[in-house]
Amino acid sequence: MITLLDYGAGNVRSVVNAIERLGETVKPVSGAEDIRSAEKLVFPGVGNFHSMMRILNEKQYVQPLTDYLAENRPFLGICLGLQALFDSSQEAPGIRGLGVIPGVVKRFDVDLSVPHIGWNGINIKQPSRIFHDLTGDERFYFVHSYHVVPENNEVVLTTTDYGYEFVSAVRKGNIIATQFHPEKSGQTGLSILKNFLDRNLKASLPKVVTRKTTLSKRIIACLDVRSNDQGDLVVTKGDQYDVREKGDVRNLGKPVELARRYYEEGADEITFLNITGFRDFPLEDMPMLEVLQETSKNVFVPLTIGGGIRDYTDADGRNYSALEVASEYFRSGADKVSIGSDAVLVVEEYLKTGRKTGKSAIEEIARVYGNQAVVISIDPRRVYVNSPEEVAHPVIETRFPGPGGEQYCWYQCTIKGGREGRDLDASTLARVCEELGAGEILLNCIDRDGTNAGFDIELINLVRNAVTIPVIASSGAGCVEHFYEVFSQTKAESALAAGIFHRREVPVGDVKKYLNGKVDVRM
Ligand code: 1PR
Repeated sequence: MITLLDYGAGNVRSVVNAIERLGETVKPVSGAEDIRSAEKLVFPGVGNFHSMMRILNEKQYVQPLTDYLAENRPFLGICLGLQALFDSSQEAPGIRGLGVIPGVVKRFDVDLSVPHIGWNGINIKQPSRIFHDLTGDERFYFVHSYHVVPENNEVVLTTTDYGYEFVSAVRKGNIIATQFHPEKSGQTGLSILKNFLDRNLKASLPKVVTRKTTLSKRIIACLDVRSNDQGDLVVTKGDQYDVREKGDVRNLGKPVELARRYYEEGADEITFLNITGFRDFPLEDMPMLEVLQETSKNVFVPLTIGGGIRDYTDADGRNYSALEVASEYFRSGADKVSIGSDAVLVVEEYLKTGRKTGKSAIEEIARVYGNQAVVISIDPRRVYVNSPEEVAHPVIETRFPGPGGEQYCWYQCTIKGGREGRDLDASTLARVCEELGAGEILLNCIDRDGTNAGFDIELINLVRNAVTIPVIASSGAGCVEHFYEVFSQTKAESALAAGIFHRREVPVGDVKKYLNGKVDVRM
């Protein structure tokens, strides 16, 4: 029996699924007694240090938790569950951590995009049973903006490099805690969890040369999902956002099956976009929640869900906040939520008033679940102009002149799946969303969507240079070479594709095989 400390602000479903996949049963903590009586305690912490400590204090879990840890009983902390062990965090000045391991938690101070999102390696510093059967060369999934700085290096179990060497796992007796997410690190991560659960294993120290670890580029499979005219939830795909073919919604397969196939082919993340979410209320659209619940049973890499993340009023006049909608998705197995249309409206309002309300979907979800859980999906399209003076938006001189020979263009944001153009450009949207607390940009491109013509390199460079958070390049991938092109000609941290995977033109694995040796990818 594994006791799981869920303080209600993160995707613990994946940890439950991973532990149950290993044949163990999970008992969620429902009160302080469950902590006291736990045989093995797993604490997956996602989100924000302040809200985590506030909830632990409100639930009066702090004392039983520190008692449990003081008795040196088996404990596995994950991500924020590692950071909680320390005295304090720069993420929440004045808020005390559990203070079980002396030291503090600091924000990355690097000339790289933060959060640190993706697959990175580890350098193992001391033997542990969790490394049983590992080579030491494996990569694990990280998604964090802060890292622990122990006062005493004796607790350092592994380190990782991201701009500089940081501590990525600690061990103090039977207390083990990792910054990376074993439940999101594929089969390698399941091995770490299995080894933690098996107390009969001897400590091992894989023989691997200490080296500077690197963050790999991520290949993300994207599933645009909607109901077809028969009411079935299908994976569809637009051609420049038009998903209909001979009048019917293009049906390219079942969401749960395709997600599992892409995971098994080596996708580093899976993104579901509920493309009619802007008009259907997703919490009534239960199939999307079921898709997430089903998918997270067999897919152990990060899941992002977008579509319809905004405030709602249902038919009975009941209001639902974007945070409530997002919380349902997190509880169903999502690690990140993607906000599209609502982000445009929020930024337009902010630019008009110059004031942050603190109540926008971006700010509310980032406050509870952390910046790294908030992705902004941008749906821009090119608007050609003859000279930069024609518009008050950032304009680029393009290598691809417009239909009238125009040499310049700007990228107009759209909402409602490209149906409505707005007086806002993509780089301003991205920059302001970062300021409001977003942790990542999903940069689509209507002109390239579904065309197999390759990514819009000019758009990606424009937006990537406007923000310090990671950017996912999306739209237009038609062959393996296009992935090399986007990674060699832009600083995008990941590349997303849909059509070539759904139409079985290019398997995910072939993209990685082609990139291996040219670009740092997780094989
Ligand atoms: O506005 O918050 O409700 O979110 C709606 C979400 O659904 C947004 O992320 C928006 O991009 C997406 N969406 C809305 N309508 C469509 C459509 O196609 N009619 N999908 C749509 C846009 C973008 C990617 C696509 C890539 C790669 N699709 O998901 O898969 O462009 O395509 P490719 O590799 O086939 O070229 P909200």
